[in-house]
This record gives sequence, structure tokens and C-alpha cells, in this order.
Amino acid sequence: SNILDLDPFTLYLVTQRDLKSGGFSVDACRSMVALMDTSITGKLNSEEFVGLWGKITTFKDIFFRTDVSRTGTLSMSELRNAIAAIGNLSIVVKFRSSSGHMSLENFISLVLRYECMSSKYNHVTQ
Ligand SMILES: [Ca+2]
Ligand SMILES: [Ca+2]
Repeated sequence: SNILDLDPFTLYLVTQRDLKSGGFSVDACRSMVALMDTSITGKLNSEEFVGLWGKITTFKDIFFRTDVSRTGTLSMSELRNAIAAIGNLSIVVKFRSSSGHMSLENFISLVLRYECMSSKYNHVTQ
């Protein structure tokens, strides 16, 4: 049974409480729910939420570990190290066309999107 049924706005409120650096925008939460919503209900049940939260925690750790300059953003060289830790170098390509310094929110949204895309892709090709 699922006690939890999290819509994007509730997720937004949850992340405001938990992420030190300002949390995620409502738009970012909407896309994270869409990415993790495998049961296609428009909301996250507890299993989907645990999956998302695990990823956010992992990516947040990597972000803060690789932000050696302690600026709260990742420069190109910091991002390379972060991506190397995750193991998906195609994200760097995307980063080249962006502003040059990546915030925690953008980092997590971007990595999550790539990870979900590549796992769907792998699923199809297997
Ligand atoms: Ca769902
Ligand atoms: Ca930095």
C-alpha cells in the first residue's frame, strides 16, 4: 500500500525544507516527478519517491564533494570531475552550451534527466 502520493508542488515544498541552497523550482520538481513517475499517475508513490530521493542525495554529495572552490556552483573543470564520478560524459557536452557555472538544482535536474534517458534507452536495447 502507498501512503505517499506526492504531486510536483508537494515535492517542491519538501525540497525547500531539505536542500540548503534554495531547493528546486516548481518547474524542476515537475520534470523530476515526470522522470521518476514509472506508474504514470502524475504523482510519486513511496517507491518512486525513495528512488528519486536516493538519486538526489547521491548527486548532491557528488556536487558538494567536487565543488572544491566552495562557490556553490560547478565550473567546467569541477563538472568534469563530478561527471567522472557519475560516469556519464555526455552531460559535459550539454554543459558547454550553458552559462559556465552550474548550480546544484541545474546539476541534479540535468544528471537525473540523462540518467533516466539512458536507463530507458538501455532498457529498450536489451
Ligand atoms: Ca506514480
Ligand atoms: Ca565551484
